[in-house]
Amino acid sequence: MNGAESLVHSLLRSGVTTCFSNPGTSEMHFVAALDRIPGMHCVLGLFEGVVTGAADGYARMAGKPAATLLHCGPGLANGLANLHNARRAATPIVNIVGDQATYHRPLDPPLTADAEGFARGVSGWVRTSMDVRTVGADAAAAVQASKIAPGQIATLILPSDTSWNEGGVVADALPTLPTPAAAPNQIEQAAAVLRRGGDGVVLLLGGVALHEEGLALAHRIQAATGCRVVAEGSNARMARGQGRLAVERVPYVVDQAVKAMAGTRQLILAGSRKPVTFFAYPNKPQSSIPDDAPVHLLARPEQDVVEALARLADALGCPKIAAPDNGVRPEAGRGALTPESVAATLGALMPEHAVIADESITFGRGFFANTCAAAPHDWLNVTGGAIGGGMPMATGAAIGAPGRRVINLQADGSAMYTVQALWTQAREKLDVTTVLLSNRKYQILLGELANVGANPGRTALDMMDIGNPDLDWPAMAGAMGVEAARTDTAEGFADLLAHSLQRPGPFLIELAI
Ligand SMILES: Cc1ncc(C[n+]2csc(CCOP(=O)(O)OP(=O)(O)O)c2C)c(N)n1
Repeated sequence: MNGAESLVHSLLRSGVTTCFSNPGTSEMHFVAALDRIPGMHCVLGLFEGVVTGAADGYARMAGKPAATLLHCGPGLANGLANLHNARRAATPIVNIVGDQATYHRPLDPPLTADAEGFARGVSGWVRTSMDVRTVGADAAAAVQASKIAPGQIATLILPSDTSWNEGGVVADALPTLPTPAAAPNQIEQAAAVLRRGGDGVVLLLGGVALHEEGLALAHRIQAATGCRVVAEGSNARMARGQGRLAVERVPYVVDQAVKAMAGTRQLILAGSRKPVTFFAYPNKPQSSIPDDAPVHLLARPEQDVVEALARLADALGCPKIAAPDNGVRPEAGRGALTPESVAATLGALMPEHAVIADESITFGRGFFANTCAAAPHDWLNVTGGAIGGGMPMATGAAIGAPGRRVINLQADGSAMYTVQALWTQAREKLDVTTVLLSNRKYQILLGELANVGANPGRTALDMMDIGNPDLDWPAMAGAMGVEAARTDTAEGFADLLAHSLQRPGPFLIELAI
């Protein structure tokens, strides 16, 4: 058995069954091994940002890591922005990078780069396999490392000779390391704050606290104590829709965030961090939380936050209660395409257990209100602020959650970073509906210009205009095998969305907003 074969066998034994890949010469033995070993679903992405973003979306839905397969330092570098987003989402990924043969590297061939250095900024664990006999064990260790709570990127670099040499040894799965529990005083302190109650107690949820079980516990705590429950601004995965506690997020826009959080008198962190603004702005605060509000720590992101919420609910004696009633589903929107009408149509039509991959940037800021009474669904945000995450995330989520329709709410400027994801959606016949929000601008940056107090002229404004030439979305999608249509009315959107949901495979709806 060669090293590459021991790698694939060991990944499979550790439960890694999907590999998003964009290989090169140094990964040829891995690719060849896949021919001989059944059980690994290998998915080609035509740019490494698609590969890494898809691995992120996959793990968020599948609840277990995928592997990537990237080519040398430069291939890894192309995938770094979405690895950054995945790191911010605490997504487990086994990030495999093929590299120069150990004895060829000293000659400094053209693709030689500091792959370990590139990897380190996004990875919680980095190892280079230097001997064919340890490749299997290194793979098992990488899977184990990736799953250390709350989840992290484990990068395994494989010089090509360790792949092709004979002498590979298959490794068994290593045990999943236990997630540390919150200390008793963390629970007691949060319980004391909630018992004292009063206005302005905020329970801020992050990470898995926003999955179904955590939200149900937060609902009980809220009902019993009257606290306010809020989610972090960007979240890896949030259970939403009918029967799930409707939770607002800390807004992106600083002034709105400050206004939304102004009433906070006590902040309790549950798998979350104290909010900070995305950027500093002249004469604006760096956090939306009032400076004098004490911060209490129910559970750190790396602690078992759902178990901590359960202990907190017990400590407070919160009774079991019926699931929340978020009211009636909205009617599909009518007339002009506005954030409200688009959200109403989504709320009306999204199927049960849809997965929303949200990179809607400015147009989507109001989407939450009209979708909380929709059918139960999961909502995924791009978490690290690096645009170009949405389409790959939707692609991976569709593979990680087979049988569930993915709806990708996708701003046009961000879409252009990783648009090749459409091709993977077509090739893999994925049930992804892309709602392409075509404003032909970097709208958010127009707001940021005002925020930093700049006075833009023609040249500055041109840097935020992505029309001229206009992007032809139906043609672009069609060129990659994805059927598409354009509309400029809410009625047209409802028709196209209903159409896309009834047919298998991907579909792109361009909304001229
Ligand atoms: C990797 C990366 N490059 C650049 C940026 C800066 N940036 C933030 S938003 C944005 C434009 C977003 O435009 P679009 O996706 O069309 O959304 P809109 O603002 O129009 O709603 C840019 C370039 C970023 N956040 N991440």
